[in-house]
Amino acid sequence: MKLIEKKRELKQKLKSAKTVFIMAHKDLDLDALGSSIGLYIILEKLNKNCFLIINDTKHESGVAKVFQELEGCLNIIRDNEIEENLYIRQKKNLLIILDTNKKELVQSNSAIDYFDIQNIIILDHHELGDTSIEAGLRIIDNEISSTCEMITNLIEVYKMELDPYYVTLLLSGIVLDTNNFTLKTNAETYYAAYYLSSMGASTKKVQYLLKQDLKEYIERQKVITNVDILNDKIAIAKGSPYMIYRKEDLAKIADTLLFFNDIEASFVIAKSTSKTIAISARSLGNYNIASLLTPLGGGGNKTGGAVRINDSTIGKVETKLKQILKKEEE
Ligand SMILES: [Mn+2]
Repeated sequence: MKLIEKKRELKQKLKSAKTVFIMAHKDLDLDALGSSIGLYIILEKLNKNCFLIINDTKHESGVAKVFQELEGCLNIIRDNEIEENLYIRQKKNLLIILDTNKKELVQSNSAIDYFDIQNIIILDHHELGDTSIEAGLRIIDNEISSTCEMITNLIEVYKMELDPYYVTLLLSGIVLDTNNFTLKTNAETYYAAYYLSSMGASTKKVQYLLKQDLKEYIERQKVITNVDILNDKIAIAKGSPYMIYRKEDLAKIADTLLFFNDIEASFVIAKSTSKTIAISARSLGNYNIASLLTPLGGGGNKTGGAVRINDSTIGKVETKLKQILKKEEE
């Protein structure tokens, strides 16, 4: 569902709120942070009291750069500071959840309890699942590139002018989630990018924010070199058994594998904790990732998904995955 289709309901809810708390997923990335800050600025212009709920203590490099540059400009609180900042009339408080809809993925699960369900809004581009948060308004657009694109649409709804710094953040979220406009990109994505550029978004600055750590890049390349190709079109890459990987890194590796000739689906298997094996998977659309990962307890959608398996090994998970893929090919 597009944000535009729900704009009246959304505007109504924003209008009646006095204090708005914004919360995205754990391990903030530039889509989660860019959309959070973009929304924060929109709401400030609408004269709301705004707070960003952030419990993360470590940040990836792009996110850390933004926090450094904006130091002192935003009300950032931890979840234990929500109560003291609530508006005196409970129904005037609003919680907006961005770039996720799952209980286990938000910055703080307990934050949700401070709000009436009617006063929770979710703006997201990921599929709903068993652990999706109840909300008075859920705008879930699986077709859109990013949450930053949704917030760009909201700027247009309000016909607002945002400072170039903030529109640059929104553009960086779009660039991140589309892997430089190569994935999940359609005419509307380019239009959003055009719209942000016309307000002064800087591609040079986006490039600076998205610069990556060379050591992390090298670690990812090592995983790519440890790849098996099934039936000339399915890539299965494995991490080192001695290393713990972040889920974002596994997703990036899976994305990258799709850039190679003939590869239609990619699976990356690696340790996500000392006892947990994770798979991150992507497909161009001919393989349904969600249904391939379901037997392993995972989920996602047609073109991407992930699963975590407790108390297993890379080898065991690889064997199971290959059995599932073999069945699929029969
Ligand atoms: Mn996103």
